[in-house]
Amino acid sequence: MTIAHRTCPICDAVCGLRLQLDDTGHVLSVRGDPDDPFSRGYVCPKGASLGALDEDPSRLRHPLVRVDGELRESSWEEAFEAVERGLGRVISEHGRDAVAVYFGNPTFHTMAGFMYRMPLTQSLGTRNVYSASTIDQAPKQVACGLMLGDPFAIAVPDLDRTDFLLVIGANPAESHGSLCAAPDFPGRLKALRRRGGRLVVADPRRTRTAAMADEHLFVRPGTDPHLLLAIVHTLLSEELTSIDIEVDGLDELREAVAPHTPEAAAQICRVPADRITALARELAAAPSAAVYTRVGTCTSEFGTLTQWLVDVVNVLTGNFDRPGGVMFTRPAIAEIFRPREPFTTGNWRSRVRDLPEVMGELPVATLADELETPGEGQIRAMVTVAGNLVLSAPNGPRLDRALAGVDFMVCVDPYLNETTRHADVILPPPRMLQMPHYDFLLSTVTVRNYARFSPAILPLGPDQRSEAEILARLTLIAAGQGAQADPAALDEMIVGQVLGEASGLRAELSGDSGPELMLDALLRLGAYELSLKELIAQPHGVDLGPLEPRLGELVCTPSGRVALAPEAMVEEVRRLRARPAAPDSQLLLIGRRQLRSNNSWLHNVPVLVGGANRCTLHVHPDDVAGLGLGETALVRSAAGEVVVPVEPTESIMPGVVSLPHGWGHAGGDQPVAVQHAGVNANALTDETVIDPVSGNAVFNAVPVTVSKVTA
Ligand SMILES: Nc1nc2c(c(=O)[nH]1)N[C@H]1C(S)=C(S)[C@@H](COP(=O)(O)OP(=O)(O)OC[C@H]3O[C@@H](n4cnc5c(=O)[nH]c(N)nc54)[C@H](O)[C@@H]3O)O[C@H]1N2
Ligand SMILES: Nc1nc2c(c(=O)[nH]1)N[C@H]1C(S)=C(S)[C@@H](COP(=O)(O)OP(=O)(O)OC[C@H]3O[C@@H](n4cnc5c(=O)[nH]c(N)nc54)[C@H](O)[C@@H]3O)O[C@H]1N2
Ligand code: SF4
Ligand SMILES: [Mo]
Repeated sequence: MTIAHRTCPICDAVCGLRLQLDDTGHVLSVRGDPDDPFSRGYVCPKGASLGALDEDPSRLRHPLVRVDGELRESSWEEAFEAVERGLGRVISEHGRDAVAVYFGNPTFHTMAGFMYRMPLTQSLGTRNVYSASTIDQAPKQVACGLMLGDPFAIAVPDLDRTDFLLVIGANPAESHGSLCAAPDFPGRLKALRRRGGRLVVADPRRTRTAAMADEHLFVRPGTDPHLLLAIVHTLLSEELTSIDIEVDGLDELREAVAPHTPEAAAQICRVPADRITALARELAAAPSAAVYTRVGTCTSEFGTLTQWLVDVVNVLTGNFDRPGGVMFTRPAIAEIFRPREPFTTGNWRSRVRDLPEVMGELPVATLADELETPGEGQIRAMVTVAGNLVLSAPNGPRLDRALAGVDFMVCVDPYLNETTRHADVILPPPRMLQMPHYDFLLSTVTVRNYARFSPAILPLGPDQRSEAEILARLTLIAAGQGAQADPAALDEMIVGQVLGEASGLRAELSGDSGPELMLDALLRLGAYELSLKELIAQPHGVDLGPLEPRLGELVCTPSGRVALAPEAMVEEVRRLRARPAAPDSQLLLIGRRQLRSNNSWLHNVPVLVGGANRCTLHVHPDDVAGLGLGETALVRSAAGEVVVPVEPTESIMPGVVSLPHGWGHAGGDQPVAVQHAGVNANALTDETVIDPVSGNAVFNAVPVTVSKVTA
């Protein structure tokens, strides 16, 4: 029996795990690592099931290649050659823009995903670049780009020191947090209250997080910008501000928010006006305070506007870049992703809907248009890495149909699922425990400065390829160098670029793979001048101290000051005012996350499905009665319809219904998931409605009708 330690790669909480394995590599148990200085032994039900997930018999062990219409197991050589032929044909006949690439969420949780995403994108040379960013956090990044000049300068709540936390549209007690890496988020919320701090949650549902709070405010979906504008209005009109950083645009901000009184907001968002005023006063009076928001407001029609307003409140109350407020992590890796040019969007536009490029990508919400619309530049080939578009993207069923029609598709994914079933070639990465792990991206949003590297626990089998090799070979094929080209040469090039003028360091680097060499380079060039060897010697992770103010290093707007009223945001305030609120009679659909789920890909593990983890429609009992609903209901939207079991609950606001996403399993090879299939929430979400500033999809406040199903 062996004991091994590693960081859990499933969600954003970066918990340290302690695994027991037998001689065959079978995982006997998974516990929290008590010696991890950051997670201190915490583990959630998903982390505890990492062994079962990793050993899922449905994970693909060999590449699949389509022959005579059927996916069949093949050798790696055959599979890479099939990719070379398939992509080569499309590129030579239709040009590079005819190939689209999509990077899904786990791309950002693997070392190889981080390392090869840019090289693969560049060697494909296409404008059709898509990722989970535009069905998730793009509004947050655009807001940071507009305010600070850097879309990666994301401030996180200083959870362990704050005196007041306002959570809007996030449920970290269940999701464990996002763009805010904090193991045991629930425990940290309890600690906040134990030390006398205050927790307020604004959410259309009384979530697990809301249940832990001092106060929960039911807010009508999609109306958060009204709530926040009224808070800003109150802070300014009552002169409650204490701005202690350099800002531009205070007068423009004052003018923009002038009409947005708490009384006006209350009618729209359903939070009483006196509560809005009191909230503004409490935020201003607290010794320190942080406002935090996530998916509930990012995936909405005014997503960027809302993200901007949240940080405006943090700035006005003197809590930006200050202990107990929101702060910037100082990661152990060199911040090579910091911008070298001013933040702009729209460097190119999408062909069909003329939507602007954002951070080098086009919106996922227009992928189906680009696939289906004939003409010059139509997408004919798809490359997906770690993504399940059919269940995760707005109007997934339309993508399902569109993907069936592409000339060639290659997927890097361990599962044959709703999306990868359309592939001509599937290249499966090995088990998680066979890969080294370092959270390159999450390490930039931790609530304490912290670093932890996990070497691979199990060796690769002779018939397996590392995810690094798979992505390197794809990159080389896309670059026209062919299936036989040497991945090591590509790795050297990438590491050389990372080192730049410090190329002399190359001889000192160590690591068993390209991503490990790159990590070593980034650590050595990073703020703490660590090395991979030092991290390997400390398998429980290294605490690098509490967050410290560092705004001055990060702001890169033309003026060097924080832009409080970017023109694009002032315009969004105007657009919001011109937009009539949904009438009271309109039922609005929102999502929800479930403790034992993670998007679409954990449902094939028996211990993680069933029980409370079911795909049901939450409906308030008054609406159940008013609509005359029975056990199942028909839910209809502009995009489509589903029939789903009804779960009456007082935890949801009247006039609002909630359906979790990631369900609707069909057509792949995941027998357990299919037994617990559920329905696809994204059959209801509408790809034609987006946040126009970031291009982000809208998953919340979707207008629906709900009716009784007879027979
Ligand atoms: N258990 C579990 N954990 C996960 C995931 C998972 O699927 N399951 N997914 C991971 C991923 S990819 C991410 S990005 C994070 C997301 O992390 P969170 O953002 O914390 O996750 P959600 O549960 O989607 O929280 C959104 C909340 O917003 C509320 N909401 C919906 N519409 C509105 C609205 O208009 N206004 C307001 N104020 N609230 C609204 C919902 O009721 C919900 O409680 O979670 C990660 N962790
Ligand atoms: N209605 C609605 N839709 C949503 C959301 C919502 O709140 N409501 N949330 C959105 C959010 S926040 C996100 S992040 C997206 C997620 O969107 P996606 O990333 O497209 O979807 P996932 O379900 O996370 O799919 C992950 C895929 O990666 C594969 N995978 C798992 N591990 C690995 C690995 O190590 N390597 C590789 N190569 N592949 C791996 C899985 O098999 C699966 O196919 O969904 C979005 N969709
Ligand atoms: S909270 Fe997230 S990182 Fe921690 S054990 Fe659970 S799934 Fe893993
Ligand atoms: Mo996400």
